[in-house]
Amino acid sequence: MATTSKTASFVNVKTIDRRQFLKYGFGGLAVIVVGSKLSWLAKDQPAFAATQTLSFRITDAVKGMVTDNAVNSAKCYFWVYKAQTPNLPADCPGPIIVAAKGDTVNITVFNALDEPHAFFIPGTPGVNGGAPMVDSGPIAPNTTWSGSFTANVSGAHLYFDNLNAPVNRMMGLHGALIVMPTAAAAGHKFTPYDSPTTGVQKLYDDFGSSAHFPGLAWEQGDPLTNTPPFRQYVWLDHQASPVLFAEVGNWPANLDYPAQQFLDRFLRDPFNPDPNRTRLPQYFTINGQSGFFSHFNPHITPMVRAGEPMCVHILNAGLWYHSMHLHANHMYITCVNGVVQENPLWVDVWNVEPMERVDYTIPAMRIPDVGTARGIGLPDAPLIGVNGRPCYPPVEEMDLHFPPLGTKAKDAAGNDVELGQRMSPLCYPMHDHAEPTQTAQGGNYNLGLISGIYFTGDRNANGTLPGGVIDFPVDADFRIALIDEATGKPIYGISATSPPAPPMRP
Ligand SMILES: [Cu+2]
Repeated sequence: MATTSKTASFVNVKTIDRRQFLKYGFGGLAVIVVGSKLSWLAKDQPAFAATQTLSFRITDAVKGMVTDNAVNSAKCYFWVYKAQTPNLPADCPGPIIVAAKGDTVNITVFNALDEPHAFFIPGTPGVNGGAPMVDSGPIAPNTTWSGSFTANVSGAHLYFDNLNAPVNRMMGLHGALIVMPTAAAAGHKFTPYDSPTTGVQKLYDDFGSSAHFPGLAWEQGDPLTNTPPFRQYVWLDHQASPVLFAEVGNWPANLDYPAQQFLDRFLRDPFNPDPNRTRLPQYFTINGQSGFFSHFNPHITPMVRAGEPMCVHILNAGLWYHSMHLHANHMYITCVNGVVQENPLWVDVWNVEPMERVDYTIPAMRIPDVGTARGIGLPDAPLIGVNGRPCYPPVEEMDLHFPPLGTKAKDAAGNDVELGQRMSPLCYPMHDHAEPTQTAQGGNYNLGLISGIYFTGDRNANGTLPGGVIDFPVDADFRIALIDEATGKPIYGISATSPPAPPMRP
């Protein structure tokens, strides 16, 4: 509950400038890499030394949501974990903390709001008797809690405020902790886990080694194609209700908003089509982004070549279930709530319940209906062609512009502007089968919880790059999402030498 004086301290976090978020890796969120064991990952992140103490401030912020623009004010009030050291923009969710297994994370949390708040990471059954990884207990207003915890379980965790559950967490006080294993079992490849089951170990051992999964192992990068090792993404899901969150923010100081009332209003408020009155959630987000901003963010939507397997950590910090469904590849469910799966099911849709943590291991196999001499689906046979043209990559698709290339218009200064827009590469969608979550603001369709997967090339198509890699033609429209403007270097996935767009066919 914010007092009037707090209102003056609101930070307006706009999401409109997606490039601001592209600066931060690993999910479109600010990332803090703790410790020195992960220097290879830390090199592109805000400077943070292993000896430094992570410092968070619990405060509030108003954020422009996906539909917020000059003619439609669509803002939402949040409570946030704002990183002070290192200094990162306020946002919901909080920054992703990345640590290596065994690292000690020193942290202080200052509570700038009016009621007690907390910093909490649940334990894992079978580890330390299931005791929480860290539990600050109540941090009184205007006081600081200092503590430390050991990142003792590899994989994905949620940190959150567990007081007055679920109100404080739902108001925005949550984020992700990723713990990286530091060693693989003798004679085996890395998995994201400390004690992988036989099935999950076999899956990761097969990546890059078996005829079924040619390409790279998970732990294997390729500097020649700017491909990072240990490819992983965080999809931290949440739902936001501007009307209810404002109600909580305006609740009398020093009184907790009743948790049951929050649940009733968030989940079961009587239908009201007016977005200024309904207390039902209006925004469904991945890493705080939705619609265009989650779909075209290369840190949320994987951009990989066939043969570059990855792990997607899905964390549901909200109160709605999500049913995440990916096109182009089926995924293996390798871990649920910290339990590595005995038999990693190969599925194309999987429910993620509130507070669940589910890992999708996506093999990044070639799109299954690409024809080879042996049939379809697997790259261990030569590609077939039609009329002497190879069927893959889909050069004719890559060649298509609308309106046709050469269609011009004059800009305000009288200069010609090219209007032809390349139609490919297409993004294979990831959408939530819980239908209402595809909307924003009560019905703006396809502005909800969506991402996808881009294939930017193929490691097994007898291409011209070292190792037989073929990169698809990537023109300016697409590169804009992948190139760091400041340095001119690719920030993810594509090689600096990926070929330019092919010439138009007559
Ligand atoms: Cu679908």
